[in-house]
Parts: sequence; structure tokens; C-alpha cells
Amino acid sequence: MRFEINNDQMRSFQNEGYLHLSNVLTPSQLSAWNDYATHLEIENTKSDEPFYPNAAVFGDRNKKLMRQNDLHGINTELTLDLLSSPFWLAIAREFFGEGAIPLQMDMFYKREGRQYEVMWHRDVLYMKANRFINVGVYLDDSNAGDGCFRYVPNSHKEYSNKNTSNWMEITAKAGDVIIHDMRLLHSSPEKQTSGARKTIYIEMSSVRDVLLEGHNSTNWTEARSRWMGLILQRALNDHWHSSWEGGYPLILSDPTIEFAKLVESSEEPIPASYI
Ligand SMILES: O=C(O)CCC(=O)C(=O)O
Repeated sequence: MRFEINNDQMRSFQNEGYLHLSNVLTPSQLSAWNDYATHLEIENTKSDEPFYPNAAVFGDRNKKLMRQNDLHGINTELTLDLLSSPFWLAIAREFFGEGAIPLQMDMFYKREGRQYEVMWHRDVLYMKANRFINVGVYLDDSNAGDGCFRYVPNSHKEYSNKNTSNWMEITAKAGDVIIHDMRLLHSSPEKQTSGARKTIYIEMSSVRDVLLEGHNSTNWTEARSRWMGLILQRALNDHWHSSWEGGYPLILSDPTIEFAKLVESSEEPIPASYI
């Protein structure tokens, strides 16, 4: 079934700086990603060094996984399955149209304890581009007062605002998606209960916005167009405009090789701005 994001939801995103979509993952996607999150945790913590590249592990004896970056570089199948889902293509269609691209894909394990606290920051303080967004896919419930995503209302419009006293929090259920404008000032305080709240973060923008912002190279941007080409080859046509077909490269090589090249050609991202 086609997934729709309507004009009211887009207006709400523009005003509030975020949009909450409920119950978006299918039960089989939720279970496959939870299984994979457990696999990442086991593999990355059983030896002295993490097994997968770009994993962040805390602790000496009792090791815990905090982040697995570059998910696309290590699980091609699950990545393409998630990003060819109707909900993700609806986000690409409505937020960007032709030229939409994924930029980065990481998993965050939010756990009990001070070291997992996320300080107030903006992911990207873009100035020239129209839009950079972060799509948070929740694999676990995030309950009130338990280390939820917090944000400062209107901070995506008032870049110099450093006052966080009027923060609000967003609760979520496993399978929900929370999209935020990457200029939104946000944080998450210490989680109070045991067990990880896992969220996959997929950063997105468009070819024109990335080039307009001017931080990353044409090659870096083209590699992400190829990533989008792979997604569209996987997706059903009625979830995106068939007129986009010419706008992305047709990829004939093995997707795993493509993703390996993508991760290899990494560049410094636009730095987050902490207050
Ligand atoms: O999901 C959260 O608690 C926020 C994570 C976050 O903002 C980050 O990892 O930069």
C-alpha cells in the first residue's frame, strides 16, 4: 500500500521542526532489525576490539555497544529493505522530490547511565540549503521520563537560541518514526530503566541542498545518488515518481560492492553544533 504524508503533516513539520509517524515498520521489519541489533551487540562486544568498523563500545569488562555507524556498509539487504519501504519513499517524495538522497545510516543504543546522556546540540546548522532531516526509526518503546528525545520548540528557526528551559519530550513506540529538522536543538537525558532503546538514524537531504550547502564534494554526493539508485531499483514504482528514473544512476554492480565503496569514500560530515 502507498504511504501518504499529507499537507497538514508537512505544515506541522515546518512549524514544529519534527513529525511523528506512528506504527510505520511492519512486524517482520521490526523483528528482523531487533535480531540484527542483538547480533551487532554480541559481535562487537565479545572481543577486545569491536568486530564491525565504526562501532562505539563502552566499558572494559562489561562491554556495551553504544553506536553502530555506517549500517549500510555492513548489512546491504536490511538497509535496502528498509529504505525501499513505502514510508521511507514517501518521506523522500514529500520532503525533497527528485534528487532526494540518504546521507548516512547509524544505530544508536540509548542505555541507562550518565555516559549515554546526549547533550544539547543541532545535528547540522545548515545556512544555505533548504532542508536536511534525520529520520529516527524506533526499534523499542521510548517512554515518558526515560531518556526520550527532547527538543526546544522553534529552535529550528531561531539558530542563536541556546535557552533550553522550555524543552519538550517526544515519546514513541517500537515501530514509530520521528523525523526532525537537523537544525532542531535536541538532546536526551539519562535513561532511568535498564535495557537499550535502539533507534536507527537515517540522515537525508537532496543533491541540490548538499551542493548548495557546499560542505561535501560532488563525488560524495554522487555516491549517495548511486545509493538512491539502488533503493529505487529495489522499490515498487508506484511509491515514487517514475519520472525520477532518469535522475539517478542505474546500478548494475553488486549492491554490497557499491556500499563498500560508499563507506570507503567517506568525508567529514558537517559538524554537529553543541551548546
Ligand atoms: O535518540 C536520542 O536519544 C538522540 C540521539 C542523538 O541526538 C544523537 O545521537 O545525536
